[in-house]
Amino acid sequence: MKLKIGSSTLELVQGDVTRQDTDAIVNAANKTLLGGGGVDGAIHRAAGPELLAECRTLGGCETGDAVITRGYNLKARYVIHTVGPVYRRSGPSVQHLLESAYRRSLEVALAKEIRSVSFPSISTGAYGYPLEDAATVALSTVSDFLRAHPEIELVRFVLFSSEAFHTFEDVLDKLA
Ligand code: AR6
Repeated sequence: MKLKIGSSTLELVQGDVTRQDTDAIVNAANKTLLGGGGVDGAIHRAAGPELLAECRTLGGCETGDAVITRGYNLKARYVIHTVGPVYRRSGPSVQHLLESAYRRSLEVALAKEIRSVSFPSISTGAYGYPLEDAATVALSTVSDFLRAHPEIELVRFVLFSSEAFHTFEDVLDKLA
């Protein structure tokens, strides 16, 4: 599924983010940046040990922020590592932190003149963010960013499960 936002494209696919040929892929990391399970583990396996070596030099990343490294053995030239929030029911801050994770990832991309970015669904695995709520935050934050920054030509959401893919599709239909 593809949607035009100004001159940019927002795309949803089902698949594996490690295999994408966009300029950058985004990692759903933790604050240490030293690897983990889920998409983080998959990206480190596919990129090779040099990725961890570069991450060790960065000194971590706050929740809602993002940092960039090279992509090493990946097709993507860069990896943008962002830290989404661990979900909790009370308080509005999880939503703001998830918005910030997407926005900061795209700001970091802009600073490197990156034109295309693939995202997984941040915080919806180990960090427990409900999928439909997370999809709403993800798609509205990225759409707003693309409207303001046509320099980013393509954002692709790469959803691992068919459940995640269809949830993102339904939410994007409603937003469009
Ligand atoms: N491609 C695309 N999406 C994937 C892939 C893949 N190869 N593998 C998993 N997913 P998670 P989080 C989906 O847990 O919730 C790590 O240990 C998965 O189905 O990877 O932000 C980090 O080190 C889910 O929908 O990230 C942190 O400690 C989504 O990616 C913590 O997990 C996110 O799931 C971060 O948790």
